[in-house]
Amino acid sequence: VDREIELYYWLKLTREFEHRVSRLHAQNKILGGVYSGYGQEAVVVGSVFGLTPADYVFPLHRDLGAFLVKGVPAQTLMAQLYGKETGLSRGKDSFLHGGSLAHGVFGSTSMLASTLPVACGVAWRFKVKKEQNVCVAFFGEGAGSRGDFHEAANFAGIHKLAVVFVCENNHYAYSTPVQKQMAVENVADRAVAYGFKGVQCSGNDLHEVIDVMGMAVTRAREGDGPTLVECKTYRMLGHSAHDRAAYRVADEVLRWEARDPIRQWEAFLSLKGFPLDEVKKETEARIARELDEAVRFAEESPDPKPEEALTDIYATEVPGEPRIRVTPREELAREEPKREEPARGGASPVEAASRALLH
Ligand SMILES: Cc1ncc(C[n+]2csc(CCOP(=O)(O)OP(=O)(O)O)c2C)c(N)n1
Ligand SMILES: [Mg+2]
Repeated sequence: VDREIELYYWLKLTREFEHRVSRLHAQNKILGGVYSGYGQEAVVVGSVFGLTPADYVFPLHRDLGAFLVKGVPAQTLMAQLYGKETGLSRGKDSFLHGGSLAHGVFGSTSMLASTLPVACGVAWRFKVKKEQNVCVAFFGEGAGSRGDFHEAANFAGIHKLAVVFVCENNHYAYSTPVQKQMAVENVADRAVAYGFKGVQCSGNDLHEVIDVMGMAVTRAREGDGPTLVECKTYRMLGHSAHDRAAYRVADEVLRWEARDPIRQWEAFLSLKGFPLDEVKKETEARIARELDEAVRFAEESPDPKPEEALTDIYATEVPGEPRIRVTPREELAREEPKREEPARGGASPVEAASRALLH
């Protein structure tokens, strides 16, 4: 398959997967909230596409595409959203907190930017073990105003860690526009304070994202340290399914609609001489089949069993690391033998002195 067609497939799969998820959510089948990345597909596809299986990504609430491009099967991701036993967290969670160490995808947490210091930890491990792997850690421009971002950037800068911080600047953090939560113009400008480069690109242009990320990932892999890549893009829908985003400025949506990343890529395919109608039809049919299959898999998968509710809560095994010992539940439940009161005369000198003071 041509690389251009493969990239088109990932862009479309990302959008269609989310679209299907929104519909299923409206039918009460998907648990938890739904945070659409409509319009931001080129950021995740362009950032994750060139990575190796051993590299790590740290996706956010709008980055389901990052899971897919990194190799998590659509079925498994759908089962995760359904809260089924066959999902990434085996039914312990739905949307946000599933990851897959086998695919190099770190599950996010609800605290914005909290995964950025974790990405530094993983990159630190790469450095200690002399492994040439890279971490790609996403954050929103809103999350970039939290302390975790600044601490992570500082640490990564000092230790020249193999982290690429990818800011998805979609111009809103819930209803707050970027100029109301940042006094500098670009998130990329912040990198200089931590001793590494910050670059901007159009997050709606897949070519730009691929070029800039290619350079940043190569630098990281070769030991030249972190880069902050700011992808300017736009959140086409509301923050979540319940948000109609009435606070947005008139025409803003239309202006960004004109720069839709998928339509831009289609125009490029056409110019390159690909038979666009045919490619489009084939890609859409393939994706529809895969999504139908993913939904069928998720619906037919069993719910998690109540007796499994307390398993896998703590990591007890990390491949290649010594096993962590977790006190078995029976041991915790066992009653401690009562401690003998010390005999009166046998009080320690300290006890004797404090008693004397009290009486
Ligand atoms: C520390 C923290 N504060 C607030 C929230 C609630 N919250 C979840 S997403 C969000 C908006 C985040 O904006 P941004 O970082 O720009 O990412 P975007 O949603 O635009 O992709 C907020 C306020 C949270 N999850 N964590
Ligand atoms: Mg934002």
